[in-house]
Amino acid sequence: TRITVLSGGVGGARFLQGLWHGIEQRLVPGVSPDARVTVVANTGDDWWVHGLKICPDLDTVMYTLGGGIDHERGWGRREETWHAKEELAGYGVEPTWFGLGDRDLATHLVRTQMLDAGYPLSQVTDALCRRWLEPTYGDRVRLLPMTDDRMETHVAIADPDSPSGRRVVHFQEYWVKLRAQVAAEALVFVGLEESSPAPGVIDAITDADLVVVPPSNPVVSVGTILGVPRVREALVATRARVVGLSPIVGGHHLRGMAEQLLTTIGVEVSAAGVGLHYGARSDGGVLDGWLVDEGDVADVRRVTEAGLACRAVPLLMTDLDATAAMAAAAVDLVS
Ligand code: GDP
Ligand code: FO1
Ligand code: CA
Repeated sequence: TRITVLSGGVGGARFLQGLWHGIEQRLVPGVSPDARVTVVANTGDDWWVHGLKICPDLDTVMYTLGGGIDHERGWGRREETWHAKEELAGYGVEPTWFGLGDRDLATHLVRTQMLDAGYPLSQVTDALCRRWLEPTYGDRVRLLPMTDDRMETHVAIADPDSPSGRRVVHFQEYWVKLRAQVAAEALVFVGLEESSPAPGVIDAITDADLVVVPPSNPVVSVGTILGVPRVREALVATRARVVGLSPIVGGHHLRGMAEQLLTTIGVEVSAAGVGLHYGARSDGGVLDGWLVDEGDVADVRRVTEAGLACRAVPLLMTDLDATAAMAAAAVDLVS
């Protein structure tokens, strides 16, 4: 079975951990034990800082599946130290609010050197994954950036000092420095319309047996992937079944800033709201099925009335078995 997962960072990575656990433990009926997984990861969070290219969602997926992630933070390396960060702060070099750990720095140095040498981000990612994924998964798990082209999510926030009354900040400043505590008046996906799918991305969707939209941020993780030209068309056309899982439970996100950003783009902050936003493939959308949390069973009817198969199941990724059960429910919904 060939499975393609369109992933952001923490939510997508946790889902991938449970999906793989389910495959290995044969907890996902309908998926062969030798299944292969291709992850298409969001690169809109990417950011140049201190002369280094940071790729948060690629690194969170890579470190999580490779066993290097700090589970508490959900980003960066476990057993991390922060000497370089402290030294940068000692020089008063900004941004002091963005933490680059000593171990994590090596990843950014290798990536930046390879990019400077002319390697595309997809080949850089392959090189980093030879260390982090190949020993455990061989060629059965592949991590792809959604595009090799530069793309950054920027956020317009209110700024009384500016003539326009607004200023635009990079997503990392909005989230890490401002903690999404100021209203995101608009989102700007810099470079998205001009971007091309990275090599392998369209094939990963077209040749899949199953495409999964995991419980990732629908706006700045999945929305960006869907915004790469040709990706949406590939999802509509693929012979694969396409199934999604809601990142909104009980009207709220579990972490991050999905609530704020769904509001910014005018989408209802609910399991049904997000499912209907992605839409049924039979109606110009991208999904064949949508899973909502058991507590959101009231949302099921609205979704099914829109022609989108929908079921309410436990949707909290509390441990690997719980997440594997979510993956099994997702496969069952569209089988
Ligand atoms: P990020 O890039 O690090 O923000 O990670 P993602 O975009 O991949 O995922 C963030 C989303 O994961 C948030 O909107 C959360 O609501 C969602 N999330 C986190 N944990 C869970 C969970 O246990 N269950 C569900 N359904 N969603 C979750
Ligand atoms: N998130 C934070 O909340 N604080 C940080 O200092 C921080 C540093 C950081 C460094 C490298 C990296 O790959 C991710 C990092 N993140 C940090 C997470 C990053 O903001 C992610 O983009 C968000 O978690 C949303 O995906
Ligand atoms: Ca992200």
